[in-house]
Amino acid sequence: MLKRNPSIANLSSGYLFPEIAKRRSAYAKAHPDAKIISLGIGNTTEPLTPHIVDGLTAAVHNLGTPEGYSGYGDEAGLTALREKIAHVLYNNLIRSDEVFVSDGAKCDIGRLQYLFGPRVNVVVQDPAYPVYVDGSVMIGAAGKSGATGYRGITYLPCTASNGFFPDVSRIKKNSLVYFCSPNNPTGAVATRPQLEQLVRQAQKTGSVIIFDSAYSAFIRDPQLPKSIYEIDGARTCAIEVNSFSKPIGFTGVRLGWTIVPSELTFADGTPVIRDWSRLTTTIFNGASNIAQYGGLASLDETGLAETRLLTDYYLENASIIRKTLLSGPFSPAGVEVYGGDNAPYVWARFPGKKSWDVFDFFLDSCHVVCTPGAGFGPAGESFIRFSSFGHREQVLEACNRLSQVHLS
Ligand code: PGU
Repeated sequence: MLKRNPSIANLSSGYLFPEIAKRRSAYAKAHPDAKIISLGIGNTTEPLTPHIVDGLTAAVHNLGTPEGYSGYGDEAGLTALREKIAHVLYNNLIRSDEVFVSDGAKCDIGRLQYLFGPRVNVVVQDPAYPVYVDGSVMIGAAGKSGATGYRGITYLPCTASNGFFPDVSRIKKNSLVYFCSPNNPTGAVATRPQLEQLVRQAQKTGSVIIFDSAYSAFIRDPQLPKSIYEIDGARTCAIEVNSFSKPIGFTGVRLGWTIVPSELTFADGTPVIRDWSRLTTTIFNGASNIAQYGGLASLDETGLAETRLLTDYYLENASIIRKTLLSGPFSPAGVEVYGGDNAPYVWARFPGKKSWDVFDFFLDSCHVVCTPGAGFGPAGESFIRFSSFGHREQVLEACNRLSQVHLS
């Protein structure tokens, strides 16, 4: 028999979101009358908007004609979409041939981990989107989990006391640094001076940043950077991943992109873009052409206006959740509330409580599912993440229930 892959065996438990779904269904089975509302996984709920539907539909019809049919396309995506991303979303700070269209940010993060391989020092914000750590363990870049997280990973705590921006001076030589802004789960958005610090440290240490900007469309404050390439020097030290999932509800349609600047090189001088192209053309056959036409529609004037309305809707949900939590008190020690203004997540701390206990409490007392902060890393303990992706009436109902309970 084949031996189990030891790197996968090193993972300590199931992936966070299926784990939550498991607990939710066990609860639903035991309490069939409970009307459970999920503010847990960041999964979009509102329908696709009309102009984007038109873009998708036209693509489908076109594929049904002899002139319009196409099979495999360029693995890096439609030229028109790559150009539109470079122009509309990056104001030409990057070139269209540096844009690699994908089937989503999560899939690209996995492929990037493959690109850098097992012999790399991984640095993450703590808490962080679990794919950075779990994927690093799976590729062999990190070992078994100990009391303070996985061995081989440098965790940079992001807490209220540092404004959820870590001490970047702890990034050592030749590291692969995952950085997410707007942040999942804290909802914090790094300012320009903060990102300048990050880029300077990466340059000083010869490190590479994987900048995950999957929630950039939720930034409303014009002072806050939406891309790492707004920072001078980032082209020599950063890759950026992004997604159509949250801005236009493509969580199920699947479409994203990764930017690899041509100046970024490995120690031996090989351009990273060359290896990325080699890797993706070998193990990825391109994003769905239909999805790409939907993405294209989202980047013209009408599409951008629809995107704004959709993201405004979720931000309004976030504001409702924030207000509810702030008007607590839910627990004797009170609740601290962060995020939710330029990001679709509200990050709430319940001092003296364990995240999973608070998760169980809300599930049991309000039938509301949230995400336990400890699932995002050691510094997430005592926190709960509330997702603003939900129908308004469900969010209002969940908030109504939340406002009536008290943790003892
Ligand atoms: N990057 C970040 C920071 C995310 O939070 C998510 C989704 C993704 C990437 C995934 O983007 P795709 O383009 O759709 O692949 N995070 C959600 C969903 C959970 C998951 O496992 O992806 C969340 O609830 O955190």
